[in-house]
Amino acid sequence: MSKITAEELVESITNKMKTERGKDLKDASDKDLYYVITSIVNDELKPHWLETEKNYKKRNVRQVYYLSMEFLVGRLAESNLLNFGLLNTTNEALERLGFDPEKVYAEEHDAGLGNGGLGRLAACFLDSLASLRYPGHGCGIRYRYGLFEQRIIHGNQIELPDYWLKEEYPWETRKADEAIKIHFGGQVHMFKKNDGSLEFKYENTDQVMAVPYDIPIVGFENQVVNSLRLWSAELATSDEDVAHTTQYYHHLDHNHSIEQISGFLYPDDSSHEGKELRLKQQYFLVSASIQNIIKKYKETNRKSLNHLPDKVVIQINDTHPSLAIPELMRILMDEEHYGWEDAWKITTKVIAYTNHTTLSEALEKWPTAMIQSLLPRLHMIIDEINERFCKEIWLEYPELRNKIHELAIIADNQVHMARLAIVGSFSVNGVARIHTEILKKKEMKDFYHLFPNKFNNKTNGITHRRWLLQVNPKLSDVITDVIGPQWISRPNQLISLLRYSKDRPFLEKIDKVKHENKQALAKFILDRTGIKVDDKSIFDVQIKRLHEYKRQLLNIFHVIYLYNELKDNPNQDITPRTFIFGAKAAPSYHLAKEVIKLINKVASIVNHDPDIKDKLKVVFLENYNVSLAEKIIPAADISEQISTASKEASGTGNMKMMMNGAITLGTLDGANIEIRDLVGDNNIFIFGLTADEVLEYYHNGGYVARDIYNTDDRVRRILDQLNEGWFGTHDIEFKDIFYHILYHNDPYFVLKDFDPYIVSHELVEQSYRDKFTWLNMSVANIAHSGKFSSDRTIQEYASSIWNLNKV
Ligand code: 26Q
Repeated sequence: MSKITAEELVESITNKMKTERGKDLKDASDKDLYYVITSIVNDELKPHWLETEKNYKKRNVRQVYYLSMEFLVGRLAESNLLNFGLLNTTNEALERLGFDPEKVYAEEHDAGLGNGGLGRLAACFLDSLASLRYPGHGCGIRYRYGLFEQRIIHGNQIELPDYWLKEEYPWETRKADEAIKIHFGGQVHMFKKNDGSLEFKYENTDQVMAVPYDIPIVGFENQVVNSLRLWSAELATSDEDVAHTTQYYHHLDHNHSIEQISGFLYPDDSSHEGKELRLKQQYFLVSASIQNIIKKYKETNRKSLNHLPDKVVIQINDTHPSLAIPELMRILMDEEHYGWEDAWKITTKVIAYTNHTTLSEALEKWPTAMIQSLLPRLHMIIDEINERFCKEIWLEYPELRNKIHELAIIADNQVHMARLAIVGSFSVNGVARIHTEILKKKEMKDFYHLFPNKFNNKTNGITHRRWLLQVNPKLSDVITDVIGPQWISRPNQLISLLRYSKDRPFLEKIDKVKHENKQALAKFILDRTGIKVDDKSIFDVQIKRLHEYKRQLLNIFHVIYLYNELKDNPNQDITPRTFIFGAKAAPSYHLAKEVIKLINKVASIVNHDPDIKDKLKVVFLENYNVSLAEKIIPAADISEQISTASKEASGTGNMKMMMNGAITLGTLDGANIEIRDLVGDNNIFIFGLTADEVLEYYHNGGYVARDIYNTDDRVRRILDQLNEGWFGTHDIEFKDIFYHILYHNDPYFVLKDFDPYIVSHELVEQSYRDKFTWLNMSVANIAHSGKFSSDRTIQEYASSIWNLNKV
């Protein structure tokens, strides 16, 4: 990397400010500085980007394509500077010019092209692929609107459109000459050729152009720049259409509906109603990406596609891109003239599938009729895959004959995408050990019986470069001071910190950093919300999408319990607590929105009650996104990971907070289990039902929520407060939650886990009182967090699924 000095940077900033922004520095705004900095980074990275691509081509290397409907990349200026080794110099240059670097980078609008964990995982994986020098690229959609922006008004969530492309997005490059045509609808005609083989022709299809926009993915100090290719839907114009004036307005009208395909990101609404536009998006992503992959393959391999599986592997991020299976079959058969068996062999060697959920109600299904009208040829192919699969079970697995209905890809006029993905891929992986075990033993047991070798685990990870080095520079420096900088390229070396876990001066430094981070967050909270929080209080954090299974409700019940206790006994001596929430609810998820309203209501009561004497504060930070996570995580003391056991596939926020020295308070679910295995029972607070117990209750009954309501005074008091309108201005405000718990028998076991949760919190408070015990726990967590670097995860994908070599 060319090492630029701060002086040189000051000079090029000054020049570019004139040539590109037409301004003198003295008149420049933060935004001007932002654009000039991104322009400098772009100048640096473009040659490496070109070189990387040429190199892959020249060596004809095997490549992985990560297909995902979501890439939650957040901001890129700081991470690109960091990976280029320019961050410190740039900060210095900006400061010399009298600018606050943080403010300059904050001018970037988050690329919010994802809902949550699944989308952020995709972004972390791209960072690790490039940083480990693997040839791997992302394929996604360039939504014009990302996930909605959340406002809280009178405690209610209000959704606003996220028009993130309002101002120029400096990281993307449009490649109009690489656009690809996609066909929807129309009719399929079948012809028998002389040799007896079949030929398929499509007529009257609607055509859409997929135009790629590439975003560079910069490896950490290694000259590698991979690509994230995002497809944008545009009208496919032919000259004759446009020349015809009568067609002109028809065109514009049509144009509008076509551009909708990449119009907005669908929120994960946990019911996933079969919306046709969402299906269009999925096919749009899949068809553009696969055609593009084949085109690139042919540029270097020319011959047939027989060797496609040697050069290409496609990882599909959940079932959302699972149409990749029939689409690849279609291209191989209809365009490349392969017979079924050969096409199937190729397809099932190329596609690998990652599952992210065990909630069976969340598995994706599409009405057959919708697929048939929108994608007639794919429907035929899916039908044939299903026929052959069912026949195979019938003939070769007589023990499963009475289960064909539960295994069939098409059943009850619905296409079951997870079943399609399992049958059509060579690898099926879960995202944490317990999750994969539940897939194998419960949720997908019969498929595991059929294909035992396909199933494997890849425990999720997070990029430690963004989630430690970048967001918590102070902690990073303290770490480097004692164990040297090797951990940055080998995060497992964080384990050496254990040698210092009794070293008082070191622990004092850790304490000081955490306190400074908490001061910074306290200031941010004050600026944003007007709430004054005590930076010496315990910062107890739950930040994630709002879902019943994640149980933000349990958390707020605990807060209400503490409040009630303090009201009864205002002089009680407790360690002050600040409860911090961040969560978006899907716009149509009524109960989730009620919980948001409840949290905000409790906040307004608790924060203003003089009896509480500032011992409790509740803060709901609106519009939780990647950038907000980056502010909160370094300041967390307690990481709330309290999902109903068996429900959270993995979680990744748990890893991010652990890496920043927070201590997990959680259930034995998802990756929490692996965190506990590493840090040991003394360095984590575990409570509540286990996954086996939860599943046992589901199958055999035996849990009656009302019994707990009747016997536990604390619980009854809280529920009655909800029911009798203690929290609202009028008495019906939280009846829905009350009824849901008591009349639907508390499906997520909030009441069942209430008491153990309270006990765990009491333990938290006791432990926090002894500063050095706490710091010791904190250091144990940081030290063991190296395992959760996505570098480890990607290493595992590369060696045991992708068979990929570093370049
Ligand atoms: C599907 C159909 C229609 C509209 C939206 C969707 C949709 C969109 C996003 C369904 C699901 C999602 C996102 C799921 C998700 O984020 N899952 C999380 O994945 C993480 C990474 O593996 C895990 O850590 C979390 O446990 C899991 O909940």
